[in-house]
Amino acid sequence: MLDERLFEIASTDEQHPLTELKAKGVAEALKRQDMFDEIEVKPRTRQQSYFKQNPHLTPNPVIRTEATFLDGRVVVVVGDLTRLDVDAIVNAANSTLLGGGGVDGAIHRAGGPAILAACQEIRRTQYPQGLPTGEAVITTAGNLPARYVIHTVGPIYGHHDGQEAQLLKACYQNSLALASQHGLTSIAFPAISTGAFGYPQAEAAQAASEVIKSSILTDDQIREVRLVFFQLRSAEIFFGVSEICWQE
Ligand code: AR6
Repeated sequence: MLDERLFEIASTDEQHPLTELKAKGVAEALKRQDMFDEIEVKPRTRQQSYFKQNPHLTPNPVIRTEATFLDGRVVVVVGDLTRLDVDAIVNAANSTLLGGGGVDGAIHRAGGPAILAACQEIRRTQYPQGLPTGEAVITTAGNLPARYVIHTVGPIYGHHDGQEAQLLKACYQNSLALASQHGLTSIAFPAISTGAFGYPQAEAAQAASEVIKSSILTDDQIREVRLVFFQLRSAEIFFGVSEICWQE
């Protein structure tokens, strides 16, 4: 009996698209492992792609605007922070400033060695003991489309004696102040601390909304704040808790 199955092989990296030749190579490898007797590779157009139609299912390079608040000064998007063409993107770093996983890893990978070199210089001259939680510093963005990276260290949830919300707010406030001092007008944030540092997304959304709203209402320099969520689900959680805050 013929057991027919349909698979889609896709690349989510636009810099390295999957060619028909590469897809045939993958298919041959599966066949060699005796997983299938016959494999037929059919190219699909970009528009037909399942992943293109459901971009939130993959680490998504495509930026989709989800909503705006405060007359467009705050924009919520789902996508990859490192692709954004803004004056500054904010890095959810750790106190060493020497890189890590998550957003931090993605920024250093995409931005190249100039960012690490600038961070090492900051460690040497300003923060030999490391950047304290809640503080922010600014460096080049290397090869990224953004002009600068602002590095801040979010709180590790449960490690700061109940001061987590205050420290998380300090991250946003100090990053915005630094951008403003440098004459920047657009800045994009990831959901600081909600990955490796374990901050519950809803609680983080509440703190971030409050501090961003009060900061930009008292400072006209920053014209656009983008809040970037990697997954659509995270943006939905953000809307769930923050909508009231923005309407007030
Ligand atoms: N674009 C937008 N958001 C992203 C991206 C991206 N490219 N990648 C991840 N996220 P995390 P933290 C989301 O862990 O919790 C690092 O190792 C992710 O889904 O990057 O502050 C540092 O070096 C999550 O919602 O930052 C530190 O040691 C959010 O960004 C530590 O992790 C933050 O996740 C910092 O932990």
